[in-house]
Amino acid sequence: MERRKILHNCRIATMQHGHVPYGLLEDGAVVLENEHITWCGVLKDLPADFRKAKKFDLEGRLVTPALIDCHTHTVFGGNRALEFEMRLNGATYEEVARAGGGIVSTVAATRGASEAELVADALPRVDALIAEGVSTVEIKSGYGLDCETELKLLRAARKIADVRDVEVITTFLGAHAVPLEYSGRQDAYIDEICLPTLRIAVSEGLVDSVDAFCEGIAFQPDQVAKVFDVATDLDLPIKIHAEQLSNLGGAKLAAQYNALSADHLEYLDDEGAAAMASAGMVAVILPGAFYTLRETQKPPIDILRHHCIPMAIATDANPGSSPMTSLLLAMNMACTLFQMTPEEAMIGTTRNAACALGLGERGVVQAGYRADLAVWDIKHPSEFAYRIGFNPLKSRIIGGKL
Ligand code: DI6
Ligand code: FE
Repeated sequence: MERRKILHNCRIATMQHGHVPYGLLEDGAVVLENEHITWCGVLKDLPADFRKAKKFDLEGRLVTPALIDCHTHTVFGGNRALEFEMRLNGATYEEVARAGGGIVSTVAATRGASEAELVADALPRVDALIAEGVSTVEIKSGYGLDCETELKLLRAARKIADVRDVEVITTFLGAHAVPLEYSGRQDAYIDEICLPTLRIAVSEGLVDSVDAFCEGIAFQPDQVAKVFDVATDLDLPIKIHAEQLSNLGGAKLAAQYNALSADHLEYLDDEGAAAMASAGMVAVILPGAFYTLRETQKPPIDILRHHCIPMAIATDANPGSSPMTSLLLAMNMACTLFQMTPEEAMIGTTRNAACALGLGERGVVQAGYRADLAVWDIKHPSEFAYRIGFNPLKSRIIGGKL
C-alpha cells in the first residue's frame, strides 16, 4: 500500500541554509512518509518512484516548517491584569510589590491550583499558539518555587502534550525568583529547594533542560553556576535568562557551560556575544517583555549579526512581563522594535528556534526532517512579520498527519 503523500501546487519556504531568501521554492512539492519528509524540491524534479504517491493539491498556498515557540512560561495560576491596571493608573513597581503583585502573586496562585487546574488554565494559551501554526512549545517551571509546586508545573506541562497535538519541551526554572519564605536568602533557597527539586524532577523524567534567571532582582552568577553545575552533572542542556535589565555576565557564564541559548540579551556586550559565538549558542530575542515593560535598551542585533550568532524569537508567554501568546506578533515586534529583518524573524521561529531547544530534524522543510509543516493563505513569507494581528494559517501538518 502506498504510504507516501505528495503536497504540490505550492510555494515552499524551506528555511534551509543558503543564498535563496527563506530557501523559497516556486511550484514546489514535498513528499511525506510516516512522520518524516522524504523529499522536497521543485515538482518538475520529483523522482519517478514518488509519482505514484497520493497527491494533495495545496492550491498555490505557502508551506513553511511549523513554528516553534522556544521560550514560554505558559503554565501558571491566576493572572496579573489587576497589576497591569494598577501600573497604568500610576502605581510604581514598589507599590505593586507592596500590594502583593509581581512574580510572588503568581506563585501564590500557582501553589493554590491543582495540576488539572493548571492544565485547564494553560490550554487556551497553548491553543492560541497552535492556531498560529506552532507545533513545538517550550514550557518552563518557575512559578512554584517549592518542591511540590515545581513538580506540579512540570507534570502539567507534560500533560499538555497528551491532550494537544503539540510537542512540549520542559525546562526547569526553579532559579526564577526567591519565594517570600526565603526572602533575602537566595543561597539557602538554591541549596534547600532549587537543587533538591531539580534532582527529584529529573528522577521523574520531567526535565528536558535547565534555565536560570541571572539578574539583580533574581540570582547572581555564582548562584546560577551552582544550578548549572548540577544540570551538567545530570547531563541536561542549559539555557539562561541573561542581560535582560542589566549586565551581570550571564551570557558569558552560560557559554562556559556550552549552553543552548541565552535569552533576552538587551544588555549583552561584545564580550558576552563573543563568548556565545565561541560556544555555538543561540540568542533568543523576546520582544514581548521589552514591549510590556516599556523598556528602552534594545538587544544588540548588529553585534549578534557581527558574531554570526543565530537568533531565535519567542513569545516569553508569562503573566507579568509578556502576557502574549502570539508568535506572529512576536515576529512583527522583533522587526518593528529591534529592526530584525522579516527573513531573520522567520528563521527565528523555525530553524533557529529548533536549535535553541537542541532539537535536530525540526524547523526546516528538508528530507529527513520531521514532517511538521504549516500551510498558509499568503503569497510571500515576508507577510508573517509585516502584518499585525492577522493569522493566515490554513492548516498544520504534524508528524505527517494531514
Ligand atoms: N524575566 C521576566 O521578564 C519574567 N521572568 C523572567 O525571568 C517575569 C515573570 C513575571 O513577571 O511573572
Ligand atoms: Fe522568560
